[in-house]
Amino acid sequence: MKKYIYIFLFLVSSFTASLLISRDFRVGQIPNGGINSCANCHVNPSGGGPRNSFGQKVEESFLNIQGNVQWGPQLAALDSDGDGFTNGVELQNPTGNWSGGPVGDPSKVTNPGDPFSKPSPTSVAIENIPQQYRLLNNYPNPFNPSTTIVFEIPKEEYVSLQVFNINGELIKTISQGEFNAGRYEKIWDGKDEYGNLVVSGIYFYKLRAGHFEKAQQMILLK
Ligand SMILES: [Ca+2]
Repeated sequence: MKKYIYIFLFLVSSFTASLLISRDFRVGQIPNGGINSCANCHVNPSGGGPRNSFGQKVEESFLNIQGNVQWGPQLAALDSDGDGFTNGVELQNPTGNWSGGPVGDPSKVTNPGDPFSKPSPTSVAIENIPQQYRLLNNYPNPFNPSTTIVFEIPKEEYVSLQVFNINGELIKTISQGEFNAGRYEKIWDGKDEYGNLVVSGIYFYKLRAGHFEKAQQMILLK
């Protein structure tokens, strides 16, 4: 009996230790992560339990196979807590090019998962307006059944975002109309214009904004 108690205690302590280790580790995987510590990703500022909007986004789409956060332009371009500032702006790395070490102005770091924690508009107004047209890689990819497409436009434009199959046939118009300068996040639910789920395969999403035109490949894998 005693043996089982020891085994049980060992398992509990290993589990707790692994939680503590992974928590510290994750904080070090986003720029200036140590400033908000566990509150970057969790509702409870001391960590554990439910994740906030940023933590949920990371868990859904930005963990690699080892469980490490994949910080980069796509995660930086999203506004996870919907407060009008991208995760990159909140963590002082708007472009998402951070790969370690100190970055930006630590005194301006705000919490990307807390809509009440936001940078002062004047301090980031310039950084917040994209400097160029960009169509980012969709995520997840491959996907099933839906995927998110992010694009940026530096000025007001008539925009269309459409999905084509490998034969160049139009499958779905995701967005069409006048858009202000900014970053946009659009979801394609894997359905055609008639609301039918499309078959597995390679698709292309194409952004047209003024004279800018770019297409990217994506894979629906059921
Ligand atoms: Ca935000």
